[in-house]
Amino acid sequence: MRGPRTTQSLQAVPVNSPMEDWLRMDRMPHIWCPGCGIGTAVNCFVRAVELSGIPRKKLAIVSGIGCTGRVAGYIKLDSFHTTHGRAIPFAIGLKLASPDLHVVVFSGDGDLIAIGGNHFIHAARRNVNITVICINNLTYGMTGGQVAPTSPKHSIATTTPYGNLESPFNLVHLADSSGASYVARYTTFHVRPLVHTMKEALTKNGFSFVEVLSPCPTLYGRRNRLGDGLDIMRVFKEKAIRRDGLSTDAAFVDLKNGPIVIGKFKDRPREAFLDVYNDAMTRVIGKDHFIPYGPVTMRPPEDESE
Ligand SMILES: Cc1ncc(C[n+]2csc(CCOP(=O)(O)OP(=O)(O)O)c2C)c(N)n1
Ligand SMILES: [Mg+2]
Repeated sequence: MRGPRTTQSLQAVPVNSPMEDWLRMDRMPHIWCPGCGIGTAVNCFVRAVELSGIPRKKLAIVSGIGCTGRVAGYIKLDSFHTTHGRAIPFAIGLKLASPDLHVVVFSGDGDLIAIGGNHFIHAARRNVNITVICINNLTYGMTGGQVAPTSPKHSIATTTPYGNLESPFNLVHLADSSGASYVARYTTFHVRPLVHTMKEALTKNGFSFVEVLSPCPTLYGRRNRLGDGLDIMRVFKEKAIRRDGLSTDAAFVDLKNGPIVIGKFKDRPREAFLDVYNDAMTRVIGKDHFIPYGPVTMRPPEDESE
């Protein structure tokens, strides 16, 4: 294992960077540490949006609080930096009010799975028409590295100085068994499949979930003797095995001994919340009187040139 790298000063994205058009440059430099994976995931997301062909005005992003939560503040889209743990209910409200929007939740593991865990399982159960991207750095990064429900057993955190006694959630299994229609996991090392997966997730009907394992060298890696950001990327590279279609209860993540199972695990058509709602209301109220909740009927066409 190598010693600590010298910290480079955080610089604004250079002029003419392909990302410049997608970032609120007035908010640079960002708060993320050297070696953090959140920026890589944002890059992948932007690329996925470009490839998806979804017009910028038809996309909204919602984050909770945390290092990952800052994404909503940095990205130049309609974005909502909401309260801790409540990104999913905000996103659902947004989707119900504007069903023609693609609504994406981009938030941290603590935000989505600890304080927001209940919203997560019920949104997946209802198969609500949103995409959730979870940056899983195995800790509460922003608040100083406390143990999270995603922290591996025996891992060291500020709140578990003798090692975590509890077993973590397997996020892809949680999403899958709760009812999500699309479930995948990659790491920030696997940028190409991650871009492809994010693009696919954006276009799915129902609850699509992408877990992104991401290094937090400052608060997780250092304490758990995993080295710096590059060392953790090496772990991702060497210990990852891709198993598309594998049952999610067998999709383990073991950073120390491997494997880190990545891939697309679930892609199943399942009635999504808005479809169920439309069907039920059409039946009850009658098709002559009920205007279905949906992109075509809810809103007049907008002027894309604005
Ligand atoms: C209601 C509430 N409880 C606790 C906090 C403190 N808090 C802010 S961010 C955070 C955890 C963030 O962890 P995660 O979502 O994993 O994001 P990361 O910083 O790791 O990207 C906590 C506990 C808060 N802001 N609001
Ligand atoms: Mg985290």
